[in-house]
Amino acid sequence: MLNSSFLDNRLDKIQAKIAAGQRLDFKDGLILYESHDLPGIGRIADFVRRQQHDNDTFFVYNQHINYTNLCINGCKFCAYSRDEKAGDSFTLNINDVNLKVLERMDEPVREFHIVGGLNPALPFNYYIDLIKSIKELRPDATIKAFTAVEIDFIAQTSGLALDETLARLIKAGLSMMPGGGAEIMSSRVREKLFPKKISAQRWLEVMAAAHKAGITSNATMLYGHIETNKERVNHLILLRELQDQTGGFSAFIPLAFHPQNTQLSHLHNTTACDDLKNIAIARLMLDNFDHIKAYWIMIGEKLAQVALSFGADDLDGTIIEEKITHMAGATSAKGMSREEMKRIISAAGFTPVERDSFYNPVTELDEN
Ligand code: V47
Ligand code: SF4
Repeated sequence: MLNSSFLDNRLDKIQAKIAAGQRLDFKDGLILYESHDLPGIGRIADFVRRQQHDNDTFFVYNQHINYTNLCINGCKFCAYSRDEKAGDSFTLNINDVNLKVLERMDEPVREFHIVGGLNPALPFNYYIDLIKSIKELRPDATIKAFTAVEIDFIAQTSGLALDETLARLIKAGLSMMPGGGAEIMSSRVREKLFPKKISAQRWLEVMAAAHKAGITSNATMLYGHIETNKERVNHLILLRELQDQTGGFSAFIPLAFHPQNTQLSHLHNTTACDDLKNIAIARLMLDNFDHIKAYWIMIGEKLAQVALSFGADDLDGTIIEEKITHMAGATSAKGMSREEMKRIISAAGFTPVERDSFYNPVTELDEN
């Protein structure tokens, strides 16, 4: 049990609430963000993390596929997207996607993480064929595809209702949705940085519809640009409220803003303290989320290892080929082997648990 006092004595009350199983409120969230007692915040988050997962740290053998970088939204924080005039825009056809899958057939890929820009030239059947063709090649792998932003766009361009869009994608083999596109749920920031993107309310509506249709999803928050601490806490509370209603969120992933090659390149990279705080505070505020991911691609392998003692219980995955963060200047590797993943988890004092998309443990013997 936690019993020593904190450098920042405001944490005493927060610790007492956690120990009593009480939910933290907006004010508590703000105190946590404003506090410089990082070890204190980490200690409380680690207490909660161990209550939920003991020593286990999860990872998945996954492969990222980005099907297009053409995008009509032009978010200012994005280094990945291109307009149709750009010389280096791309859209994979189904054959290109199949080749990417076939290249890795000798590896135990259990999850495909598939996201892309908003390309108006793609018909509804493109998305169906994309899912079906991967499912045909790898029937046992989970298709985690299309952010809420993409789902809304697919519905709009195909003229189908949201529920019908989801139903058809699910019938084709969609089993889960990634958590991207939430950014910061603030109309102030949206107007300044991503005015064309769907509103926070629509993002939540799409997620609620997906959960109602029977699939789970993740949730994210993009931090480290122009958002305030109040906006961060508000974002976490909005996610928590939807989770109270649907229970459909699986993991929360704080995303550290990378400014290079974006229209916000004058901003600084996030600091290690802010990265760890965002993980720890998510663990404490999101009391109804099972999993908090330290996305090693964004915060680096070394800090992700430390984050395991600050509330994170999942390192995401092996990934193989990451584009979105690397185009914005990430210096982490583009993929990690299963052995390396296990090594860094064990070296941090945790037990590596390879999982499937739904957090069922898998063993290497399950591979065939
Ligand atoms: O949707 C875009 C963000 C997201 C930048 O659900 C940026 O399991 C930082 O959502 N700096 C993609 N972030 C990543 C993502 C994700 C990653 C890992 C696992 C899961 C999951 C989801 O990255 C985008 C956007 O919100 N993003 N540009 C940037 N310059
Ligand atoms: Fe398009 Fe997504 Fe990039 Fe925004 S973040 S410009 S929606 S690819």
